Amino acid sequence: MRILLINPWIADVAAYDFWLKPVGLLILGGYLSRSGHELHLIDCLDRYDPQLARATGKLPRSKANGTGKFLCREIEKPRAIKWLPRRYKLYGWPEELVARRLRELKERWDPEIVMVTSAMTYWYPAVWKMIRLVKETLPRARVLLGGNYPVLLPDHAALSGADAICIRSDWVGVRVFLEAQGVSTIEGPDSLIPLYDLYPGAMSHLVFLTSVGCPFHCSYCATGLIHRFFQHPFEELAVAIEAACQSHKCQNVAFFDDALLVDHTSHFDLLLKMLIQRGVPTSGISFHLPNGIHARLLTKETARLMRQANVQTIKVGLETLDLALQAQTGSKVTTEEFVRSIEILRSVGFSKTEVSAYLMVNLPSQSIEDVEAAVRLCERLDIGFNLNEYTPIPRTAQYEDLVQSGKLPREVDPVLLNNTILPYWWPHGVSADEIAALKKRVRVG
Ligand code: B12
Ligand code: SF4
Repeated sequence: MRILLINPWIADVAAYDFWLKPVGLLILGGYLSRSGHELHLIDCLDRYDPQLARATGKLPRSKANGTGKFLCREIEKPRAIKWLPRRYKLYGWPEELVARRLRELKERWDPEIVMVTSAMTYWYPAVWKMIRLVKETLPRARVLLGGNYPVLLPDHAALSGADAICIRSDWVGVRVFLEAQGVSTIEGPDSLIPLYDLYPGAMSHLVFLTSVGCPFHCSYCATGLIHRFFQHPFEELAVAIEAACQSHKCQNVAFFDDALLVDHTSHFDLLLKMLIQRGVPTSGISFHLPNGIHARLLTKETARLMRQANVQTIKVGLETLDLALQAQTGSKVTTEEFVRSIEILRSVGFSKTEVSAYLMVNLPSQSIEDVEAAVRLCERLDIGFNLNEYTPIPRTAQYEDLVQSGKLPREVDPVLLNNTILPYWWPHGVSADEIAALKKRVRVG
């Protein structure tokens, strides 16, 4: 079959290309290709597409670590946030370029199926917009929607205009869905190797997953609902990473795993050793871990290997110093474990610019003082920190608690749950002004 894969734009008040790639869609692409289908990709967030450069007349620019700014333009706010005192934007390719690409594909290839992916539930306005555009331009093609949005919000995603939605992310679920849609699939082992051949040329960065899922069960997180824990054989990953870097002249690789360090002596450590043996880091390639790693699982040996493998970005999950909150949300880390992990990283030579902590702001019942104390701890340890505003994620235990206790309406437009937008209206947490003041305070002081 002729299948077009689409990674839509992002609709948000802010977005930056921190090593983003639609890795789930590309893994799906690998699987469809092995099943004998013909594929094309439109990735509206690919800053390096040659047609984008021609359309804008600008060459793509990235920082040395591969991150960079998306193009964007202001769009009308959805009705639920008309009052929001922030500009709402569409990030990624200009709409005219996407429309042109769709028309060209219709003329020379005529896709039978269009598969649209989705990441954050609250980016749904961009997904809906993309589906409308596809339906207008390719009226004969069947449009399928998958990814986190239909998995976490199936009833809402059913209104997206897609012909069918895939409400599971695991391979069995995806295969059953595809077969039901008339897309033939082959049996085979789970694979997490993304099909980077779908990109035409040079790329600023590549993303790989060495695993999906997470054996922990934090109350605010949906990962356990999305994927069962699975690790891809490290030998194949090392070969695939090296090959994709060579064919796309790429110097930066990010790992998106939620649980990178689980069973690391038989997985991640061996992957790093193999990459080192194959000379991948010495050829100038750097690695980045933008998703938080588990402090409890970090050993000196893993840290040494990370250093040798040229890992340049390490985020360690701390979230909160509040002992009660640490316990209530899942006990994935204690303050002592966090401090120990930072000491290990510093002792093998990682610098302040390479190591930072993820801190939550606005967790239910979290105080501003807790965040400030966590910031002070990072300063004492001489590392950076990222403040992540809390977002209630549909289907998680904490979301259900908030709905049950009347703190969150059951019917709420998903855009209102965007972590940046929530503090503007939610009376049960800190306000947007308090967060702005906190950010100002901790930056200056
Ligand atoms: C990597 C990651 C990040 C990265 C990059 C995010 C990005 N924008 O791409 C970073 C670290 C930057 C990040 C940040 C955040 N993230 Co995040 N992140 C993830 C993570 C761990 C992995 C996503 C992924 O690659 N999945 C793996 C692939 C294999 O799965 P998949 O895409 O679903 O694809 C599979 C199937 O769905 C299927 N499929 C995919 N598309 C299609 C299409 C069709 C048609 C079909 C049939 C099938 C299909 O194929 C694949 C086969 O397995 C997820 C958790 C998770 N496990 O999904 C959270 C997750 C998406 N993030 C989440 C959150 C909350 C955040 C933050 C808001 C955290 C915070 N408070 O600051 C920020 C916001 C960032 C932002 N504005 O972009 C939430 C989502 C919340 C929501 N409401 O949607 C998740 C689910 C984690 C959680 N905490 O529960 N994140
Ligand atoms: S450890 Fe991280 S990925 Fe795992 S359940 Fe907790 S927050 Fe989610």
